[in-house]
Amino acid sequence: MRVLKFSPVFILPAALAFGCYSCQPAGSSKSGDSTHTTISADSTGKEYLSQPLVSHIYTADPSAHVFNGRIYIYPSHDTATGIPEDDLGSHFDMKDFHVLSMDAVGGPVTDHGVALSIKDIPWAGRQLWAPDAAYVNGTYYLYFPVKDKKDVFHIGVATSTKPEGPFTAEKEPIPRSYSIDPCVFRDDDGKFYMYFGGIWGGQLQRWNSNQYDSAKGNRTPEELAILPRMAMLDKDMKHFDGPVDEVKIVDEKGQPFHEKDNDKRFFEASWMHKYKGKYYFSYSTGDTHNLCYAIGDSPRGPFTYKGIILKPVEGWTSHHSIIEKDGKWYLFYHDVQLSGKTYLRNVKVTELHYNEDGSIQTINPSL
Ligand code: FUB
Repeated sequence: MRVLKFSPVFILPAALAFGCYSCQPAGSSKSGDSTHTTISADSTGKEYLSQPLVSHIYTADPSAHVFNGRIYIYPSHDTATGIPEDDLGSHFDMKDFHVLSMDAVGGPVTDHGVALSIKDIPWAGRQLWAPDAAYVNGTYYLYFPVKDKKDVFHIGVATSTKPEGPFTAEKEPIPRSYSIDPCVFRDDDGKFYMYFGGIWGGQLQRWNSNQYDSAKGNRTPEELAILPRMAMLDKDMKHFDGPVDEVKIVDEKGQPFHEKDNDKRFFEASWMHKYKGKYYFSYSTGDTHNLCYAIGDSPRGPFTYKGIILKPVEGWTSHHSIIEKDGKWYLFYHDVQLSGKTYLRNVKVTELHYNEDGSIQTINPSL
C-alpha cells in the first residue's frame, strides 16, 4: 500500500505562470469560479483543468465509488509492453489492476497495490481493460473485460471482502457477457444493472442479436449506429438475470443516431448515474472523443441525447465515471498529460455542475 501526496512537479511551473490559483490540489475549487476546478500548466506550458491523481503508475478508465464513506477508484493500469499501436487497441495491453482510494477529492491518494492480476484469471488471454466495482451484502465485486484465449472479449467478475481487494476471479466469464467496459449501477430499489459494450477494438460490431460473428466489420456511415447493451444482474451478482438488451439512445426528436453521427453516437465507456430521479446514461463517442450524456426515466431507457459532459482530452480515448460525495458531484476522467502517449494515461477528477433544468455544464479539460 502506498500513500501519495499531490506531486509538486506539476504545481510549481503552474504557480509561476498563472499565479496562486493554480497552487491548489487537484479537485479543489478556485475561488469565484463555480464551474471549474484547478487551472494549471505543466512544464510544456499546456494548461490543464486538473492534475493526475497519481504519477508513479499510469492509470486510465477510472470507475469511482463511495464505499464506507471513502472514495475508491477502479482504473485500468496502463503499461508499455511494446505492442505496436493499431485501430483495434492492441497497444492497450494491460496485465493487472490497482485500486486507488482517498478520503476526499483533493486529499492524499492511496495505491493499494495489485488487486487482481491477469495470470490469476483462469480464462483470460490478453488485454485487461476498463473495470468497474459494486458492493452488496459484505462482498465487493470487481467486473472486468479481458480477451479469452480465442481473442474474444468477455466480462469477468472477481470478489473480495475488502473494497481494495485482493480479488479472486471466477473460473469462467459471466455467461452471455461480451465486449468491454462494464458499468454496474445499483438502483434505489436494490436492483443492479450492467451496461457494457464498445465498438472497433471492443468488438461490439461482431455481436448482433447476441450472436458472435468474427467476420462482421464496423458499420458504414449510413447504417444505424450500434447500441450499447445492458442486463440486470442476478442476486448472486455473477450472472445476468433476464435478457441482454440494447440500450436505446435517441436524439431530441426521438430519432436514432446513424454511424455518421459520430460526434454523438455511442462508441464505448458506459456510465450510469441517477440525479433527481432521472437516469443519466453517459458514454464516449470514441473517434470524435466527446463524453456525452443522455437522460431517461428508467434504467432500461430509452435515453434522449442531451449534450457533451467533457470535451476531448489530450490522447485518443476518453472514459469516465460520475459520483456524488458530501453533496458535490465529481467527474473522474483521464488524459495523457504525464506521458503524451495514447496508451499511457493518467486519471484525474474535477467537479461537475448541473443547471437548474438538470442539464450538465460542459467541462473543458484544457483551458
Ligand atoms: O483502456 C482500454 C480501453 O480504452 C477502454 O476499455 C476504453 O473505454 C478506452 O478507454
